[in-house]
Amino acid sequence: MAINRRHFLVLLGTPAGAATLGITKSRELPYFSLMEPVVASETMATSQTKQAAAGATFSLPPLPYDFAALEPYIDRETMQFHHDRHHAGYVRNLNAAIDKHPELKSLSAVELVQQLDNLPGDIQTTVRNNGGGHLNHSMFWQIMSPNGGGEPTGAIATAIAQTFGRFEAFKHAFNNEGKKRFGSGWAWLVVDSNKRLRVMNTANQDSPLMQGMFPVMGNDVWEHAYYLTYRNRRGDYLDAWWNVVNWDEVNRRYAQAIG
Ligand code: MN3
Repeated sequence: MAINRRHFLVLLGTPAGAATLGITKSRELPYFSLMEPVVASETMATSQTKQAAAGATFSLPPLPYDFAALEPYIDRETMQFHHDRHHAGYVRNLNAAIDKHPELKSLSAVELVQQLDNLPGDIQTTVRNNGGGHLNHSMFWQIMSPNGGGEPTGAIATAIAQTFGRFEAFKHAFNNEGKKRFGSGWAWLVVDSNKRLRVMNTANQDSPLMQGMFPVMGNDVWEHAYYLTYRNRRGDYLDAWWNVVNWDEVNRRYAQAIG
């Protein structure tokens, strides 16, 4: 289906379209702040400079800590390949898709994945996989921290207790989503359209945003996220991952999701 810019923007939520479809422009969405370019780390400076020079729409956000910062739970080499190769690849592929349809360049990654069905057919799958991959990983780096772990704090602790009972029960439910995802995907804690917490999983790089839910936190259960250290023991990785969860960032996302 050919779709021109005006038609697309109406679908997306210029005033008339927004009222009909209930769509929010990305700058009002909590996710958008994660997509803003931040100061490049030394490691990624070259890549970001190249992307900027090429006028790329999306860029790889730098890791907010060193590659080895999450050891022993996630090893340095895994982090380096995961960020510099895998995430960089999603950004590169997403930009290549959008380059084919420059009329889409004004849209955020969130808007793109929330409107997959309205995108030109030749890039729908690419945007689904790589736009989803870009958003998922941009969240993932932020919700982990070398100072993370321990029990949840703040409003998310209260909400988890109300929804799941004890923290151990929540961890079990979340990890179970990761264990039962056959093949590659993500385990999630989301806020649904009724502002309720839920655990779920998605295949591949699908985002809960594609189902109208807001991802509060998610764990990557692709083998590239754990195989160097944990080999086939996905369950051990899921258990260890709680030692690096950045509850401050999870709380920030939860506040935006329900706000
Ligand atoms: Mn990954």
